[in-house]
Amino acid sequence: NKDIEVSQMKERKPLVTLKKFIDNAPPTRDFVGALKAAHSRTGLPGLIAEVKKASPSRGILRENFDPVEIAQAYEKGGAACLSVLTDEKYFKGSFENLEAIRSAGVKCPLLCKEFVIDAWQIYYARIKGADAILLIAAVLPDLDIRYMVKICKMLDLAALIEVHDEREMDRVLGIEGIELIGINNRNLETFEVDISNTKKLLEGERGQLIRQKDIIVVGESGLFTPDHVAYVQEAGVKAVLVGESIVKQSDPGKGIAG
Ligand code: IGP
Repeated sequence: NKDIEVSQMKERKPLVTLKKFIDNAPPTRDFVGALKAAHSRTGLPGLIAEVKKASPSRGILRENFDPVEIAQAYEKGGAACLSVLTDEKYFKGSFENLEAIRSAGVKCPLLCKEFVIDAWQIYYARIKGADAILLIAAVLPDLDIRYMVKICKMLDLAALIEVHDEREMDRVLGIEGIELIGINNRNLETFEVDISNTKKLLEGERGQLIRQKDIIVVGESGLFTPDHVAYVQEAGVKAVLVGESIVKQSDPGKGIAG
């Protein structure tokens, strides 16, 4: 990775240079496959456990935050995949955390949690060890989502497309080649959490279309108890993304079982 340091990346080497670098990098792990396998093995939604130090709504979630230690505890506790916050400004994350977890020998596929607005960030995430990347429908026009989904396929990354209302869900359902949709129960403007949002967006024709297209839906945010997980599973999700409730536990691995 020495060839492509952050400073150079910020100078924006041509994407074709990054692509050559990626062609020689280790292959990605199968993020979607890991979620499907966990779901069929346990009959419960596959767990994406989130390595998150802080959030704008809750402040610092964990003192003495050690990303590698948390990632290893999650893996031991039975998480199917991990989500690593790389956004520095709002979540106090970093690409170094992602890279450190990847090089520490963690085997779970890793989702890079970044506010992607530019294709360059996707290449960068891949170089830093991501197996999947988040694309937020609220900040990306359809054309960008289409383009970025193609880039992800080329780079062998899974794309988790996040929606938080019906309008965004309908936009995303109109895009070809989508495998994973995340329904965020947190409104990113007001920070209010309502897990019935997952249910609302999966009702009726939308749910039917999702089943037809064989899309895996991830229930995101505000899941704290087994009842919450059962509720979103009932609504139709095959995976869940959980951060706060487990990252706060003294043993984040045991937090998963509880
Ligand atoms: C996890 P929670 O409530 O379990 O900590 O939520 C995850 O869903 C949340 O961190 C998240 C997020 C995002 C963070 C969902 N979408 C987009 C940053 C950007």
